[in-house]
Amino acid sequence: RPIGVMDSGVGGLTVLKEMTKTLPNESYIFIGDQANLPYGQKSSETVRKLTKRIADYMVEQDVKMFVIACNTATAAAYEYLKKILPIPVIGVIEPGAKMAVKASKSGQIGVIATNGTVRSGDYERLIKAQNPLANVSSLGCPEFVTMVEEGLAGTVEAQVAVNNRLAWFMDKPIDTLIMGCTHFPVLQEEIQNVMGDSVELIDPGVATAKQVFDYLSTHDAFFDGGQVHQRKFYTTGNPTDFAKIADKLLGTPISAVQLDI
Ligand code: DGN
Repeated sequence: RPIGVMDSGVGGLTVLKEMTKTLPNESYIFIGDQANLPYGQKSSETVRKLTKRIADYMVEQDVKMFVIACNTATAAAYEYLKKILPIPVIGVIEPGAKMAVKASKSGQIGVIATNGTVRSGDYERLIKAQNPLANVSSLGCPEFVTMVEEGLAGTVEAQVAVNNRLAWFMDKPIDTLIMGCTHFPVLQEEIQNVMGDSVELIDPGVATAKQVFDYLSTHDAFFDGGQVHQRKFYTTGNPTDFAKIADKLLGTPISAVQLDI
């Protein structure tokens, strides 16, 4: 059975990419809910409903696990879906928070995310649960999502926008910065350029992929190898646009199908 992975758009592909490195023999179904992007500006109730709709479809497709490769959706729907879905659910925030606490020497941790994720306070809560002395500075960067969806990563325009937004951190002595939106690792170079080498960037997708690996290994649930593994890509938006960006992010050509749910 495949693993179901979802995001509001192409950002979740950064998590999928990490998962395919850690678990290359698994089958995957990826859904980008681009018709409803961005999730970051919506109420958490709306995001919960949208995420449940995708989760229900994944369960119908008989996935063995549902990975919410979107921080905004994790903040809004993870606890809820964990209770009601008949399959295991994994979100990106807890693995990312743990990874940051491990990495930070000073306990001064920055978070960049959508406004929805910042508003939830989940990163701060989960970081402080592990290090009560940590100091967390969180900043909403909604325009980064649009830049990634429009394929602008690597352009001067993207660097300028990232510089402008992240100037907010200049008087904050952080040593670790969580890219708390799955679109942001696509802008990793731009972000590292402005933050400098003294700040370690955390990609929660890496820790999430490890959590998926650990779950499958402790539950003896690896792909049985009985058939050739498959990767299926769906978007509720335009499949041609999705595939164009997805090819770049995954470094390999894919084809996407429009999903009408
Ligand atoms: N990629 C999503 C996240 O990690 O929060 C958010 C993108 C969006 O819909 N704004």
